[in-house]
Amino acid sequence: MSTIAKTLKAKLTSKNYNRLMALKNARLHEFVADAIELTGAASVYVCTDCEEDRAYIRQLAMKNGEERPLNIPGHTCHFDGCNDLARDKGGTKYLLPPGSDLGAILNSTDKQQGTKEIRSLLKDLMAGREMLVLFFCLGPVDSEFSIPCVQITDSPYVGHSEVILYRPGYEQFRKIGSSGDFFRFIHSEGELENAVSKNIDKRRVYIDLEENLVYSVNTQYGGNTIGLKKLALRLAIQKASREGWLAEHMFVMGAHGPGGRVTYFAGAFPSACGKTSTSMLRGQTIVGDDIAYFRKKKGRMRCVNVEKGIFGIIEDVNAKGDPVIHEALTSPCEVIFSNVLIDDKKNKPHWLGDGGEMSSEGTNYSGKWHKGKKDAKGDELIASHKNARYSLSIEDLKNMDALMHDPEGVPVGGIIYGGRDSDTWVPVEQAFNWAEGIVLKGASLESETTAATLGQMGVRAFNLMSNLDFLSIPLGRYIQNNLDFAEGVENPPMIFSVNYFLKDENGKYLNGMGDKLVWILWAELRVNGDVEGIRTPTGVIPKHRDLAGLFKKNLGIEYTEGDYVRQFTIRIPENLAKLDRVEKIYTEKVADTPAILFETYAEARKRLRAAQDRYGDNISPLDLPAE
Ligand code: SPV
Ligand code: MN
Repeated sequence: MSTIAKTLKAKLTSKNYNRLMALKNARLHEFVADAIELTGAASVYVCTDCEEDRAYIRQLAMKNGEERPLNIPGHTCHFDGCNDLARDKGGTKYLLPPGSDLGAILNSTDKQQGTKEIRSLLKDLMAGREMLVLFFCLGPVDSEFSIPCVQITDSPYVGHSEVILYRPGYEQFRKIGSSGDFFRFIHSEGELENAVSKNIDKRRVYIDLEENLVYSVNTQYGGNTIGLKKLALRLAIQKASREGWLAEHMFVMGAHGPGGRVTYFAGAFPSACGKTSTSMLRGQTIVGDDIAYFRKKKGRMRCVNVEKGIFGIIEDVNAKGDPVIHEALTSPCEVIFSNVLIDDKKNKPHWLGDGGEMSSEGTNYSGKWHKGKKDAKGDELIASHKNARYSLSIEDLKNMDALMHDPEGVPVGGIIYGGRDSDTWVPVEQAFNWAEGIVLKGASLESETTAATLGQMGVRAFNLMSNLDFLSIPLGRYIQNNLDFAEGVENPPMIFSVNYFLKDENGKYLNGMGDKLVWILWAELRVNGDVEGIRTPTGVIPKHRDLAGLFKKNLGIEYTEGDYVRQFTIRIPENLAKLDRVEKIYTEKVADTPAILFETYAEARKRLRAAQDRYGDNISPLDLPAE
């Protein structure tokens, strides 16, 4: 018997052994055997796609204390540790073999040393524990988009999250036979104290692109541990670059236009900038809220939701603003709440902006909590964390799009880039063409930082295509791939920018939360050639008349010309300053920036300066000519 078979036989019961061996894949068997040797797991559970297995994982999360049941059937709550509540950018690194280079911005470490380090951190961490082996499929099953994945973890919470968020993949592994073309993730939450990872100083997420393998250790927060989410996105970006498709940090939604027409939009927004709420707009349908793969098929761009669930920020989800999600969060269905406040008497979750009264005591990620409780530094602990989240399946939402699981994906009508920007971009604008859109919108995206990653808040951060945190190829190549992707496409999708966070000179938001519906519906009309726009130095903006009609019909709001002028005034100095800021990053830090980026910036600058000479610093849209 081979050593691999011996190891597997020693640690797997015959039921689990047979399940693993039913998948005739030597690379998979080797991966599981190596993980057993490395982590010293006491036993192994091989999870298939059946409901019984999924129920077992859920039960386990409750048994080991990582989740507790709440008042509504199917609802559970999980807490991450106090210092483990967001993605760890510093501790996440690519394992780079000698001679390869990802550029100055991406975080990497020498492959040999890094592998040694992370394997020594994982050594014997699962001693006495059950190792879970789970199979999923990124993208719809049986599709050109499908990527089979295997997750090894000792955290039933991670397994349970994946069961909710991803399409099952055991049967997909049966179909791929001996192919080695799949993604692998190994995670251990490490030593626990009160059911949370204890050794946060030894938290690491290391990515081996050559092996399509990610290691994650001493952490529980989903963005660091759920292999199929951001860890897989990093692997997918490199794979896509090799194979000529795109892996993007984008939602996908169907915008419903006149006469029952559905136009699909994909959109990239940095974390906590309205991405999920855009994918969930009232009267529209959701395909996905976070990650999309794009391929070209018969001269058209098509895309899929890589996931089937949402790991969404819960702050401000309430019956008024997000009725569909709110309904799922308050009805019996499978939901994991993380890092919210639990009212222990009612066993009920509370979160910031939930529309109800916040309980003055309960349990949160800091343990027993009461209003006024302070952390070690003396700062007041808020009841529910800013990055508190919910995990649920889109299948439990009333607005799931009919093509959500279509193996062909949906046709892409438009692409939207948006950031948290208080003073520069107008609420919605269409780029002149694909290349201008990729460069001036996508590659120029900045956002004022939020609580979704560790670090300072409110700083303007460059984040091209909102994908910077996940890029696994040099930035210039990534931009070039995006530019090239329109080749051979008959009608490339229109590209738009949106900004939901524009403020006036007194720091007051110029738009209501609900206005985004109008921007998206205007884009829907544009894609279908139904409305004219106004040409500005940076792109094409809506006419007041068209917006007023959409505001009235969809929101019952009288949209005045005064509102329009305030929101759509082109702010020339701010736009010039933005170009300078972003161009400086490309000049100084991105050695492989495509020349077309600098050329496009030069053109845009010329247009902005010419307009400034003619109209002054702030240009009213009423002074600009129609197209
Ligand atoms: C994001 O931060 O972009 C998320 C959540 O979607 S995480 O899984 O942490 O990446
Ligand atoms: Mn995301």
